[in-house]
Amino acid sequence: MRSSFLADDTIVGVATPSGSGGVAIVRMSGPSALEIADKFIRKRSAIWQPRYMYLCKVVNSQEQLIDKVLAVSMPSPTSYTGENVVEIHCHGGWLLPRLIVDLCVSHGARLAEPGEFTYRAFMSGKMSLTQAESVLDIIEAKSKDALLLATDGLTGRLSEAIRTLKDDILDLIAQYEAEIDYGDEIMTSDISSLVIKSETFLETVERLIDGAYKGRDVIDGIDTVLIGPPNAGKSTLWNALIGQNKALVTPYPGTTRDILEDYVNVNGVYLHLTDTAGLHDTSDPIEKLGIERAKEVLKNARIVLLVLDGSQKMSEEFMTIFSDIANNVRTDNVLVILNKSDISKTISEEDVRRILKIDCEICQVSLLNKSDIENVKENIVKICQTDMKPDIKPISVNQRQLQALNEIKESLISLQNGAKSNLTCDCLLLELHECLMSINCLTGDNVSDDIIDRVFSKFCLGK
Ligand SMILES: Nc1nc2c(ncn2[C@@H]2O[C@H](COP(=O)(O)OP(=O)(O)OP(=O)(O)O)[C@@H](O)[C@H]2O)c(=O)[nH]1
Ligand SMILES: [Mg+2]
Repeated sequence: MRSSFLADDTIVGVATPSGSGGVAIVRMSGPSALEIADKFIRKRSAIWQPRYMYLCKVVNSQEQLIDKVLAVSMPSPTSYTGENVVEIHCHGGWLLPRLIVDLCVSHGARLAEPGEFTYRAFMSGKMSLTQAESVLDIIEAKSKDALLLATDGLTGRLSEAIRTLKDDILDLIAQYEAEIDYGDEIMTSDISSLVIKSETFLETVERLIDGAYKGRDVIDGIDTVLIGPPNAGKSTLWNALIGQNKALVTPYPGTTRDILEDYVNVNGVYLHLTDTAGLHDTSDPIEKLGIERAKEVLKNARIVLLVLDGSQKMSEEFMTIFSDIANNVRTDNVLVILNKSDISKTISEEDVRRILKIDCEICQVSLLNKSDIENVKENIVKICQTDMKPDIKPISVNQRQLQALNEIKESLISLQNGAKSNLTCDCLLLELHECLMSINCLTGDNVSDDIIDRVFSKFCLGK
């Protein structure tokens, strides 16, 4: 962590969303936060007792009352940013918080850049880069589970695990450097212990990566796509799962052409659910485009819901199309919904397995029937849970952190291979330094300003 950072200016921003609301918070951080606040805040006591809420008046340069507010100070270093912080809790709305920000600026503060408060917290060592990123995840969380995960990230579970790994690598570097300095040969016992240690490090990082992928599922939803021939009931199911009649449903084949996406919590599993155009041979150029898109989406799908009309024989046309796309589908992640059982059960589950040559879960339903939809939901959850490695705990990571974790894994594999092939002490030291660099990339220690700028550019104003 960085601890030598000291900004010489004071920043101000509205920490709450703009628009009408009961209360808004104007936040100032920097060496002059208290002096600036004293210029326009009138309160009974002359002092600012730390973390004490004062009822006070905000006045303009003519001493006219602007608002009655609550104000609190948090002196350095025990504040969010690590600097002197003053928060002014004023009435909400569009205008008032901005007037107070203007007052701060007129008395010497500068408008904060997006994410600058958290940037300062990171720079002054109050949080690691991964923790700073968790703040962003908390703000952006779209579901309760995603929020809980992001909060978990803020308490530093990933940072903790990586910091322990870093300490172990640093110990090894110190040991090998000492051996080089004294010109000693590495003992065979040291090498075999390094092989064992690198194996343990690798296991830790692989578990973190598994947890990271599981975490992405919680945050982004599991990519789930509905495919099938036209008119089978895909959009009927999509609407039923998202709980709204958003997709057009008609008796005419070829109704859906665009890709329709939504996020839905199905009995506790968060899905990114995509409805697609019915797959068939067509000369209609617009439908053709829709079908191409459906095939594209299928390539990235984790769960495939194949909706078929079970009340009539499967067309040769669909069988051919399915055999062409079957390579892109993992059969253990397919749930076949054999629909329209209220009309007839012309196709059986065995027929589907035999004709499409797939061995997967099948449920015969009528999507017009509510209890059948519940049955489909239970089957979706079952498939997701088998795909989800139940012993792995999800962790909140973003794409940058996931990439960094994969780089740590690569460097550990290289270290392990080096140890197994009896590399010289110098070479092993190089491998250890490679590991250290990839760990630093994740934690934000010694990362380039480009990466830091990229992380903080995603934040909103006032955070
Ligand atoms: N009888 C009966 N009709 C159904 C059932 N499910 C859907 N339908 C009807 O079948 C027709 C087609 O349904 P959609 O959901 O639009 O089918 P789709 O697969 O999205 O069709 P495309 O968008 O054309 O590919 C509509 O008239 C639905 O009301 C069912 O279980 N039983
Ligand atoms: Mg449709």
